[in-house]
Amino acid sequence: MSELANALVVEPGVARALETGQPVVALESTVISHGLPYPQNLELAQEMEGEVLRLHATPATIAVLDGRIRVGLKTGHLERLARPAAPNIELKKISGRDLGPAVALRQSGGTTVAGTLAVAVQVGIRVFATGGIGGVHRNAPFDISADLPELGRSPVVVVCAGAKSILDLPATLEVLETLGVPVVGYQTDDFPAFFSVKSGLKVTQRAENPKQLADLARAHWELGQASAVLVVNPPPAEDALPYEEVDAFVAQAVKEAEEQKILGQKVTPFLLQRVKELSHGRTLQANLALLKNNARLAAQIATHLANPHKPASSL
Ligand code: PSU
Ligand code: MN
Repeated sequence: MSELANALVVEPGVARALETGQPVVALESTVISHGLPYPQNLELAQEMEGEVLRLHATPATIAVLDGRIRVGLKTGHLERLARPAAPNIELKKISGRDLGPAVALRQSGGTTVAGTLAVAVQVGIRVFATGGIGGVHRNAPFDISADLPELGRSPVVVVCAGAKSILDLPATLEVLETLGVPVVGYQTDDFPAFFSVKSGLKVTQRAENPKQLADLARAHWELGQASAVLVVNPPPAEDALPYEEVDAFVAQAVKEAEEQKILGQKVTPFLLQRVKELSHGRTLQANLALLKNNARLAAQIATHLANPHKPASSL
């Protein structure tokens, strides 16, 4: 316990917001350390925090630095994740299973959806914005992202733009069903495919506004369900790409990954990088737009889920 108390550093502004029941939005950091190039990754991280603040909620970007699990990052922390001081300092990609080892071995890295969820639950954050979740990989039935089981046991609203078509999307939706995770379309019946508004697949529920999403999540948890509520928010139409076009790039990238025997944690970053190259960077614009869009929706949901009260010390 004392080991964890030392290792877990909740930034004072985030701690205060949590203590007083103000809205807080968790943000992941693998998108900074592994998902986007410098300097767009740093700008994006700051812009996502800015979107949350603008809506009067508190952003809590989560990462591990020198063995400390940080909830809420300062500019210097974001810079370290976006551009390591020396090229030979490798930032880890930290999932739930990697948190303990990263603390014990004083490592640094970005937390994935799974890693961020595990920390959010520890500190009582109920809303989390990301770009896309991990899922079941294509042609690889045993490569299933740890994001899925973590979603199955974390009572958090996760706002994303669906999942990238680098994954087997029908299989991913089946696993979410098995794990008891409602998949709720925000103003849509279609499951988005990250860069694309539609994937050809449908969601199981639809909600029209942030209040409905908050009510839905509250009812889910009050009925004893302990899983996440996955809110899928389509990418802004003006930045989205047609599904068929992205799919051709993905098929090519998946083939190359197999040929080059890319395995394990390296698969997702490899595929993301190749799709970006094959699209001549057009996917990057969509990526940045949807991340900010998700941060905004998450802040609105957090506001409806918040339960403001005065801190005990001021009563
Ligand atoms: N999907 C994306 N971009 C990302 C990721 C997923 O479109 O950056 C990151 C997220 O942090 C996600 C993680 O949680 O990759 C999943 O990795 P894996 O498939 O190795 O579980
Ligand atoms: Mn994997």
